Order: sequence, then C-alpha cells, then structure tokens
Amino acid sequence: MRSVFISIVRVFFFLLLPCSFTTLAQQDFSVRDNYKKMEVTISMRDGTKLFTSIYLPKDDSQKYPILLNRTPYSVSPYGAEAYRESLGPSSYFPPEKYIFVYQDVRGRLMSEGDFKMMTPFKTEKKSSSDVDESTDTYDTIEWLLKNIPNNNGKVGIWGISYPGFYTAAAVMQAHPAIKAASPQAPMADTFIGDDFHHNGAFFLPHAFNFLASFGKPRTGPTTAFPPRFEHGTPDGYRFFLELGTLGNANKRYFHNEIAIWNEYMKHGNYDEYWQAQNVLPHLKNVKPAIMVVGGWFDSEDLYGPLSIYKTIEKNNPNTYNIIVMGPWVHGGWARTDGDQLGNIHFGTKTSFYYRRDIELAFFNHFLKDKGELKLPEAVVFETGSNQWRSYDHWPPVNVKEKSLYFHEKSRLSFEAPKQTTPAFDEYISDPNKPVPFTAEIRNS
Ligand code: PG9
Repeated sequence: MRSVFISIVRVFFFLLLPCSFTTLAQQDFSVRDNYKKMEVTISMRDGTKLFTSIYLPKDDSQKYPILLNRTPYSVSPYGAEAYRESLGPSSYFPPEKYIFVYQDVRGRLMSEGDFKMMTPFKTEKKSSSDVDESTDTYDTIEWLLKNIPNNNGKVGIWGISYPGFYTAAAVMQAHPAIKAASPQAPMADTFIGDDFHHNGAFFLPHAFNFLASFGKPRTGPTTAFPPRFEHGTPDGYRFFLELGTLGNANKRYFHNEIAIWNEYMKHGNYDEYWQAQNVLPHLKNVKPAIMVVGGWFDSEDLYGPLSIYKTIEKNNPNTYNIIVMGPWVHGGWARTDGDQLGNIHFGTKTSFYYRRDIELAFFNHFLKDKGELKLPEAVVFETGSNQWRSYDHWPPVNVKEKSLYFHEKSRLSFEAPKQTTPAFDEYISDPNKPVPFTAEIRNS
C-alpha cells in the first residue's frame, strides 16, 4: 500500500519511444574492468558455511548498497578470477555501481548443509540450530555489513523464480538493513499454484525433468551442477505417455536416489508437508519496500507473485508494496524484449521499459536515495489494447467479476444457460490418449 487515493483507474500511455533501450555505455560496460571479485564462505548461526561470491566496484571513492541474490542454481563461475558477464537484475545496474552478492543457498553447490525444498519457515527460533532462509539471509547480511568495505549499510534482495522464493523468505523477520526486496515470479505454494502442482494437479514433466537433475544427491560442496536428464527422445509427449504409472519413475530411471521425488510421491495431498512450505502465512510484519513482479503468461509461477503481493498488502497495510505484471513468460522481463509472445505482438518493448523506468528506479530510490519514486501501486500491461495501465489498488476496486459459462456444442458465454435440464458436452478422457499439449516435437 502506498497511500490512499480516490481509487480510480488511471491510464498512463507511457511514451515508449522506439529507441535503443540498451545504451552504448551498457553494451560496452566491462564487469572485470570495473569490479573486483571475492569469494568467501560465511558461517551461519548453526556453523554451516555458505559459499558467497561478491563483486565490489573498483571505484572506492564512495559507499555502495549491497544487492543480494540467493540461489539454488549455482553462483558460477567459481574462482576468484572467473567473472560473471553481467551483474544484478539487468544491464542497467552495473554502471550504477552496487556491491553485487550471490550466494549458494544451504545445501546447494558449494555451500554446506542439508537442502530442503521451499525451506519451511520457523516461526519460533529457540536456539542457534533453529535455522531457515530468513536466518541464513540475516546472518549473511550481518557478515557482509561488517566485512565488506565501502558498503552504505543498505541491502536490496531480488530473485526470479526459486530465487524469488528466497527473496520472499528474506522479508520474514528481515534484517533491518534490507530496505528493498523484489520477489519476481516467486514460488509461494508448490501444491496450490506454483511449479509442481497447480490447484493440486501434479505437473509431471515439470517435476520429473527438474528433479531428475536438481534432486540428484551430492556428497558435499561441489561446483558441478548435475546434468540434465536424457529422455532418449525429443518427443516428451510420448516419453511420459509411455512412462505409465508414477511408480515407474523409480523402477526405470531414479532407483530411489532422488529423495525429493520420493517425498513428493509420499505426499499426494495438501498435507502438513506441503503446508509447511507455503510462504503466505508468514508474510507479516514486513518492513522492506516490496516490488513483486510477474508475467501474465508464466506457466510456472503466476500464482506466486499475485498471492504474495495480495498477502503482503492484506497483512501489512503500511508497507510499501507494489506489483508489476507484464505480458511475459516465466522471467521474460529479464530475458526477452517483451514485445511479442509467439505470433502475438504487443507493439512495444515492454521489458526495457520495466528494467529502466521501474526496476532500476525502485532499487536506486530505496538503496541510494536516488530519484523521486513515482511508481503506482500496480503497473499492469493490458494485452489486446497493448497499453500499460496503472492502478491505485490491485485488483482495481471498481472491477466486477463475471462468470463464463460452458454451453453445449463447445460454446462459452457470459450468459448463464437458460434451459432447466442441464445441457452438456461430453468427450472421452482416455489416459492413453491424453490431449496433446503441443504439436511441436522439440529437437533440442
Ligand atoms: N520456479 C522455477 C522452477 C522450480 C522448480 C521446477 C522447475 C522450475 C524456477 O526456479 O525456475
């Protein structure tokens, strides 16, 4: 919530002039020439050491905020002399000069400890052994503030997808130095709406393909990310059709070595196992400024951004909490121009506008006291009319929900069916002839 306006819908036609959005300065910017890298292991309160990669501006004439990204996907490249090509959420950030910090989360890659999916938040911490992602982030920030030179005492945290979950986890019992957090396509609840299940329906290819690699056991800290699963065919549709029952995954491929897969197979309903991983109940007393980001065409994590924004808004009426929703696939705002999706064109490079005028402005304002922040409560791209709209509330208070009704002969209508005898359509749902979800056979 930012402040109470008369809630009206304001249409802002952002003047998105057709121009190059990546300036020459960004294109020619060299990370290695302008930043120096250090790699450290930071001890958490239970003694577990987390591997952390830090990029410091070489210019030590001023103090800089820390921008933290915690990930289960590796902070590679490893080695003090091996530099990332890019730093931060977009190419707009390195020239701005921040202290960029990347961390392998507990139990992943070069960090010690045992990994847990969607680490359950511990409401009560009775001893130093009561740890979760909130405490790991807190302990990491304590160390950084004390040991990293030229930091200005302010920390931002951001992340897309699983790193978006770690961002949301960081704002629960947040370290006071965290002034800005941007959970982007964050995973909120992987049984109700994100990734592995949507409304409880199991996302078999997503879970199988991901866990076949990500879930591989490790014997200790390693820089090696497990290889992708080889299906032996480009035809995923046929592979999973021929897999048959879920039990065949272990019999034929996993042989019980993927512990997370086995956990998932034991918990087929929304039980305590899944409920404990849900972040929403813990989004209370949120202090940092929040910018939630999501994509309308995100087939993995659309539930997460919408539910996290809504929950923070409900539980924390005085917290700066805004949402940006664009015409993007999963992470599209960081990875595409955002001007089209397949053969649908949106008429403007939505991602460049977002990166420059929203994301960079958000972090610069809260971490560098730079620029006046005039972002609305909700910045939402409306496809069809292909325009950015801004709202003082999300969802807008003056919208009315309408129902779409199934009608016979495969019709849909906003009119409720009139006839008293229920009309119906029917089709055979044959597990051996499932509805093909794509006509494309990927050869990659
Ligand atoms: N949320 C994304 C994901 C999680 C688990 C399985 C597959 C995808 C992501 O972190 O990219």
